Formats: sequence, C-alpha cells, structure tokens
Amino acid sequence: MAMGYRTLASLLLIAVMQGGAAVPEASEPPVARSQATAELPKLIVHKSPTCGCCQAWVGHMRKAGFPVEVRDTGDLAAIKARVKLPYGLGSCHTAQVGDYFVEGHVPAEDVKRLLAKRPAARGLAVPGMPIGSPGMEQGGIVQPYDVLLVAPDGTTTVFARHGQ
Ligand SMILES: [Cu+2]
Repeated sequence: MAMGYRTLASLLLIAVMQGGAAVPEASEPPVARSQATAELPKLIVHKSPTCGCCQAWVGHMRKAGFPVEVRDTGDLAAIKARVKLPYGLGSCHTAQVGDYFVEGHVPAEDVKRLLAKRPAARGLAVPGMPIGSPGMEQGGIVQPYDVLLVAPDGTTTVFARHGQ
C-alpha cells in the first residue's frame, strides 16, 4: 500500500477544509450559484404532520432559496407510488420539483445541480435518514451517505457522496 492511513486522512481533511464536503461526479462544472438561486422552481413537500426532521429539511431548502409548499398527508405511500419511487429507496418525506421527485434528506445543493443538469431521471433519493444529512443534524456527526439518481427505468447511480 503506497499511501498510509495517516496520509490519506490528512488528504481528506484538506479536501474538507477546501469545502469539498460533497464530492460531485467528476467532469461536471459547478453550478453557478447566483443563477441557480434566481430561478429556483417551487418545491412541494409531502410529509406527515408530526414529522420533525421533515420540517427541519423544509427549513434547509427554504434557506437555500427554494419556495416550498408543504402538504401534510396521512398517506405518504400513495405519494411515493404516484411519483414512481422504487421500492426500498423510501425516507420520511417525498418532495416534487418540476417533473422530479426528491426523496428524503437530499442536500439543497444536489437538487440545484439536478435542476441545472436536467438529466432524464425520475429524481433523487437519500434512502432512510442518515445522521448528519440536512434536517438530521446531531452534533457534528455525519454518517456517510449517497444521494442516488433514479433513472427512468428505476435503476440508480450515485449522484453525490457526503460525509466521506
Ligand atoms: Cu427525516
């Protein structure tokens, strides 16, 4: 092994210090923030009325500039079926932006990149509720997680990695 653990750890630390908490797939230019923020479409968030971390995620998205409409519901399963969320990718809330779904605690920056790239896809998903994702903050702990891009055929690829 050419690179010791310590070296690797310090490289990772440098990456984080340079603002590289999120590692987008290679070869994608960063989204021009001002442009993306100026034209953000409405985000519709379906959630149960008692979900606290859902509301925290709504706050995260609003802070990032998204106009958010919250729709409380007792039947999230019906929403997930309607937007064609594949089985096993579910989380506590389901949002819609344009023709895409945004399932779970997806960081706003990834939704912005989705809207800038406009890939043929059903949407983005963070299955479960990873600690440290937006709306799931607990101290400084970040449980590494992936944001998945769900293709029109329901298969997934990694859209962004966080917490690594
Ligand atoms: Cu949650």
